[in-house]
Amino acid sequence: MTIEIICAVPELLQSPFEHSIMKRAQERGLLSLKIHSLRKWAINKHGQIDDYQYGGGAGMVMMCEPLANAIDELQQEGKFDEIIFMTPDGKTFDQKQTNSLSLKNRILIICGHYKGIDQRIRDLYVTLEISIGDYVLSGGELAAAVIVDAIGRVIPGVINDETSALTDSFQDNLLAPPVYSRPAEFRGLEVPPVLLTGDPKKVEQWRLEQALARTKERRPDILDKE
Ligand code: 6GU
Repeated sequence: MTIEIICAVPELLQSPFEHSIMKRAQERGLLSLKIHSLRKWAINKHGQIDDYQYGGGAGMVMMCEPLANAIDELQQEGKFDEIIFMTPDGKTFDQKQTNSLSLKNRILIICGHYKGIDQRIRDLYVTLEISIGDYVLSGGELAAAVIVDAIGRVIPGVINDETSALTDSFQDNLLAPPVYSRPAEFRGLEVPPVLLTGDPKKVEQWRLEQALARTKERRPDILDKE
């Protein structure tokens, strides 16, 4: 899968993908990430990509031309399956959206800054608008890093243990159960004895009960999500 990102501050997107699972995904050729600085398509030699908004008011707007030229140029290599704009007024991102995007071949993510991007780019190009929650970030880059990480780890072959991504919280509308590692006793707290029985059926049953109890207590809203 190829994910391309257009943004104003590409430095914000370097480190998150240079380590651990996202690094491995790229090394294995399962994920190809291309990060483009919008400045490359600036309208003048000062690197201008934003301007005042019509109608007045505080905050700059990312202009049409640099974005349209960037998207047009990138699309010469082939159409994107989805052109996503990261914005707090988008649809709230969740695991279902993650899984669905992980099945695409080539997607483009546009990160906004300042007051956002000219509405005409949204009208002409954008096919999906995504928010990562009800709070405002200073730019779309960190939000893009969040969704790329979420998408990347569910691409088949990225996580070594095939079942691991499927047992994450949210995959079956359940939060994950508690997990334990050595030692068997720590500061007077013992690992639940069922986990030491070596009986996979009992362990699975216990994990399901724990996941259900945790979800009922903390996130009853996700239990009856489709
Ligand atoms: Cl996608 N962008 C910005 N700037 N703020 C956000 C967001 C996105 N999602 C939640 N807050």
